[in-house]
Amino acid sequence: MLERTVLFLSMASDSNSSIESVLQEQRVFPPSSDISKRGQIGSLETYQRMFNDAKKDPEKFWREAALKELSWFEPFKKVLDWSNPPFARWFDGGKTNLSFNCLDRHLDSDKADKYALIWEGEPGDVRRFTYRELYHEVCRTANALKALGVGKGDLVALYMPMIPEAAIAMLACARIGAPHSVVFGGFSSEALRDRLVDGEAKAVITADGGYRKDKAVPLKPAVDAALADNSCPSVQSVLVVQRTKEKIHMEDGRDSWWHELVPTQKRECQAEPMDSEARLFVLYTSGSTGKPKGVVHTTAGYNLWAHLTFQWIFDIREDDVYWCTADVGWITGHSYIVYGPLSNGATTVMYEGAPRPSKPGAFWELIQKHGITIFYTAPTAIRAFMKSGRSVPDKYDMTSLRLLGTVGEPINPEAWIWYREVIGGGRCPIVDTWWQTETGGVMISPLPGATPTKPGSATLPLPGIEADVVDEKGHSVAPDEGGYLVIRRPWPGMMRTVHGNKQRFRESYWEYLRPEDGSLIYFAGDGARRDVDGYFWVMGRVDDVINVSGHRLGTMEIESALVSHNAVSEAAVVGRQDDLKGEGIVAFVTLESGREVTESLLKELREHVGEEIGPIARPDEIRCSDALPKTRSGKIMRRILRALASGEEISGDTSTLEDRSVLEKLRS
Ligand code: 7RM
Repeated sequence: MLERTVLFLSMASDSNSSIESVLQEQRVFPPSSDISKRGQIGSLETYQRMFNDAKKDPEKFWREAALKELSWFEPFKKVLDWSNPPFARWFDGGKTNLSFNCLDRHLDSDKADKYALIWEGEPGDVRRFTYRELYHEVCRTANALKALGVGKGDLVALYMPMIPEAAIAMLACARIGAPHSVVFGGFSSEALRDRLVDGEAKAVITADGGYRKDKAVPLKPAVDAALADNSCPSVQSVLVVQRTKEKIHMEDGRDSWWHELVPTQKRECQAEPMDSEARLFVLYTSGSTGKPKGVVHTTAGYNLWAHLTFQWIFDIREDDVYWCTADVGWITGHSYIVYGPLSNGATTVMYEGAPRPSKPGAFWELIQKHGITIFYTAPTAIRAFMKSGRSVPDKYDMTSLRLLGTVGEPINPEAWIWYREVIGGGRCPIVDTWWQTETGGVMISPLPGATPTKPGSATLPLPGIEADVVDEKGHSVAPDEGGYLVIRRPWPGMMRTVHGNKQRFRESYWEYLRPEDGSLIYFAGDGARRDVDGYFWVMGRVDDVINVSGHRLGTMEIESALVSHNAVSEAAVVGRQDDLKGEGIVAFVTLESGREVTESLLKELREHVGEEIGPIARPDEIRCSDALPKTRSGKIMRRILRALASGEEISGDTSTLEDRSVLEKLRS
């Protein structure tokens, strides 16, 4: 706890610099008048009324929303069962199906022939699916899964590039009641194996490879490696999409090609009526201790929250073309590429590529080409574009845009203003959306027709969400004081548990802060402050999680990867501010005796982490020394390492340091 408190205080002082830059940018931007006039939540008063209604009578608020927004096979009997906190049950007794809500229910209307999914591949190939076409593809895939022996309750892992089949496979799983576990295609075979084993996956859906930065990158070999030596005995079949046409190994009796199995299936498949609380998916995310946690989301509550938040925040209209640049391997891809948009009958765009030196204008070209109206991306991307100047985006016609969003990390006011002026032409409101894998959907965000925005602030909590900033005892802190960002009440999209580890769920999220009155409050690792207007300013993680370009990485995962190399005896990893990526990774290691620090060893260690976790986890810098700074009780003093990594003076108390000479050695 002490270590955390120290961390937290040092974070609060770091944040002064961001408060200063905020003070230089004091403009408040009114909500878009066009949206105010035509949008569904058109004024701050409307938002406040909804917020107060939800606060006064949450049961009524959620009941009405669930009945209005979702289609039910059987009505639910109880809105919320919170009799066994923190284990919530939402809409108990009801039966619904997410795939049905995303597809079938749109087929009776004009939406049947509207585009559900527009996909653009890295080499420039385009595929479009109307709701009817997507429905049949999903049904065929669902039937193919059944043919492979996958049934209700069986976990299916997806390890895929950003191709339409990824979304189709997710919807097919949801259709037959088989929870999915999407593993980001950039993770290594080791990381994939850990997730397959932890989730006891029955099948894997993958592709031969995908395209990244102009070249084909193989994926299937990583699946073969993960499954080698019978290390995941639960996995019985592998379904492989042909994307790059590279030659790959197909294991007899285990592997089948998507293009051989799926097209021959029947194009109808009844959506399985699923209990509201049936497990919908598991998605792994990093925490401060141990291996990544399998965050469990369930059917009805998640569906409702992804649906409602998408509708409110993006003010979605019939003719919108919406594009979120995330990968389906992250929660943003789940909630805001696939489920939120499709549940609302919107047109969602999916892009396989990323901006790259050969195509710096790739994003803007896509906006122009497809007439994108709503664009949702990460601050790290915006900062990268900013660096190469406005001459690139200025070449494209982006007048179709009407709304911009950001997600994944705090956005600095400078990037916010640039985004608004250069990409949004000064006319598009920006929604800075704060949320987490654990929350299922956005929690704090402006509503574009209602909320005046301040650059750098995620503004106000959504209706139904009781967010607060508190001290260690759970008391609200005064305006402008830093504290822990918490949620005081359950909400439908909340995670239900950590897969296979109820205790970890309880401890890491609900028992970290302990109010004296014994109430339970949700805390998932962020520090924040609220200003005098009640606006939230999220300051970043206060735990040992590093946010690299919007990707969450636990320092401990990277440390374990380093010590698994035979040259390393001990490792400590910290984050360091990075103008582009938000945070960069710095590793301090001590080597086994007899090993010498050489350029090639450092390179090898970086690559080793890449192989153990994935390229995004490779340290930016590795420093070797013969000892790490430790307390007398043997705890590594990360505060000191953090200061060393960023070249700052070591301030604060170092009296608990066991061997002070270590400091001098590390400095040199
Ligand atoms: C959606 C997502 C969650 C962590 C979270 C924060 C940080 C996300 C914002 C943000 C400031 C934001 N899920 N974060 N959005 N910080 N402003 N608008 O990113 O599980 O991968 O990460 O990301 O620290 O705890 S996530």
